[in-house]
Amino acid sequence: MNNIECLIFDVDGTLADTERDGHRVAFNAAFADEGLDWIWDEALYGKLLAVTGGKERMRFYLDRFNTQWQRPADEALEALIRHLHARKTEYYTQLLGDGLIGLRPGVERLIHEVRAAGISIAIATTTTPDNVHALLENTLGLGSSDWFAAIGAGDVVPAKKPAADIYRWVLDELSLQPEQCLAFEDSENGRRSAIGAGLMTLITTNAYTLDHDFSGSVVVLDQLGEPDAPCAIQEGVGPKQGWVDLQYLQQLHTSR
Ligand code: XBP
Ligand code: MG
Repeated sequence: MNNIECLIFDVDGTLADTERDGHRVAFNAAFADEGLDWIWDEALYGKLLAVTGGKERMRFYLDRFNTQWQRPADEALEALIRHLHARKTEYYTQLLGDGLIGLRPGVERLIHEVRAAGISIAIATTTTPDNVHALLENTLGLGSSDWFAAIGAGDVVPAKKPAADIYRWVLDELSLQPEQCLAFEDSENGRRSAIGAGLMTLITTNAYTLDHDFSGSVVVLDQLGEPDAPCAIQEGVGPKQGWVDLQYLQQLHTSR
């Protein structure tokens, strides 16, 4: 049995609860700037999360939820979506810079513990690299992006989650086999991507993903938990003590 060499984290919904009060708000601000009456309320945004990637999500919105909007020709639409996405990224990173979004319970504790034990950490996400950088630097501290042995983000692979490509890309960068790693995800698309790459996958749910299908994942928890705020176990064998630590992860990994 291999030791755990690396923990690979999804970002949105896993490291931090970024969607409702972060990405969604930033999209709406970018739309308003362009005089577009596209308003993504919380419920609609939950449906739009079926598609990963902000540019892809805007197209999905137009195809499924705003078909009456008069689209420009293909090239102009592509340019508009790129422009909106760039503005949205500015709004989103600003919001992170203002410290409005923190890490989920247990994330920082676990990252410090595994780093101290000499285990690598990495990122596999569909969000834009600037967003990952802004989240890490504004929560874990300046220079913390460098703690990650690989950051797979955004358009580095053309096929976003649920395709397994981003996890395969990260494994390739790390020169590791899936059996040497554990993935952390929050959503069905993320679960499909990680498991598709052969990774043992631990889920922490959030309000948008509670009813997702997490079949094949090793355990489903509401959060990683802290000594003073234990996690709730939704499926599988959770940590008896109430929080995920390295010893618990090693037990999971050995049981594979
Ligand atoms: C979640 C996503 C992202 C963000 C928006 O990614 O689907 O697209 O919602 O970010 P993950 P961008 O959970 O894999 O981190 O607008 O930069 O795409
Ligand atoms: Mg996610």
